[in-house]
Amino acid sequence: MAEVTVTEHILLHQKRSPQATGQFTGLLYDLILSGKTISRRINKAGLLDILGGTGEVNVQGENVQKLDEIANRIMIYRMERCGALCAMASEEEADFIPVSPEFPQGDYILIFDPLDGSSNIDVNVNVGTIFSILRRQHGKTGAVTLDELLQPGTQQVAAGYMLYGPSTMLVFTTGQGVHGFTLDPGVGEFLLSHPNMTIPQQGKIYSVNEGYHQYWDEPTRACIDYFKSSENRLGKPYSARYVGSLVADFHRTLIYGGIYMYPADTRKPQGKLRLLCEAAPLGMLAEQAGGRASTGLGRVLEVKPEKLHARVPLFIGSANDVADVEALYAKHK
Ligand code: P6P
Repeated sequence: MAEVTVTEHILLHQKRSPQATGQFTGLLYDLILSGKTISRRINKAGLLDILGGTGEVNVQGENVQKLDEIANRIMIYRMERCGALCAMASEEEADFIPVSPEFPQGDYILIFDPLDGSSNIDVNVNVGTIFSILRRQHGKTGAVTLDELLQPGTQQVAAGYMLYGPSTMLVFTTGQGVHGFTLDPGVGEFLLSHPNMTIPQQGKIYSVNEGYHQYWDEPTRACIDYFKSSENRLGKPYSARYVGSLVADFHRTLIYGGIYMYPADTRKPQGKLRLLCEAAPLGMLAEQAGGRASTGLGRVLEVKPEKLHARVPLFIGSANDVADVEALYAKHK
């Protein structure tokens, strides 16, 4: 396959929307630069103790910050200077971050989880950065207000993630399909490796933390039992896979199909995953790849966030599998 860069792909394969002022390409460029910087820091993380001073430990031998704090600082520093944003929100920050007037302002709003699954770094498991891009509502000017960020996922103009694993990948959509790029570390460029990614209509893998079985309600137990039975469309039990790192579990689901589930339970009545920086961006990717994303009761992208860190239950992956979950919940109503 010819070497297609992200910039070339955007220029060649995305319909040039009339209002595209190149701001979006600039936004993506700095998002990619942030991803490359985070990737490099993560890869060095394992060497902290071995390399001592040449790692992240400073000359005073102060403890290195947690990597998700480092990733968060990298994203905020880089993206507030990209010239395309009027506001940002991070899973690591309680409040949203208006872009300071000292930096060039733009029309977009970036919401991100800088390093999802970071607790897995110590055991060298894939982690990722998830991002969602909204546009400021038409006609709004002056200081951005919180309600401008509380848009349903259907309003996203783009969404994606960086996956830091055996290779570093960028997977994103601007509403014209889902495309995957793999970082060539020698060149420092993401090259198109997975054009037009599509989720198989039907899966044979289910992904959930079974340790919470006693906290689930009846309909939820019925959903998980369905995939473990021979009553499902496959006619035999699905395989169980659970990495415990959302981006890794989602990426496998995007490529192999099946269903990832993080249901609500008695301890987490709205589930654990964040709507704005996890469920909505992954939901856009799933739908753009021909799959579905549901709260169990309805389409994730139609949920209107009531607060910045709103959480939702998430059932995401192959269209047939998510449809079966919704049918099971409907039956138990
Ligand atoms: P549990 C990581 O902490 C995370 O946010 C996701 O990356 C992951 O899918 C989920 O939580 C794992 O949660 O409750 O199964 O440990």
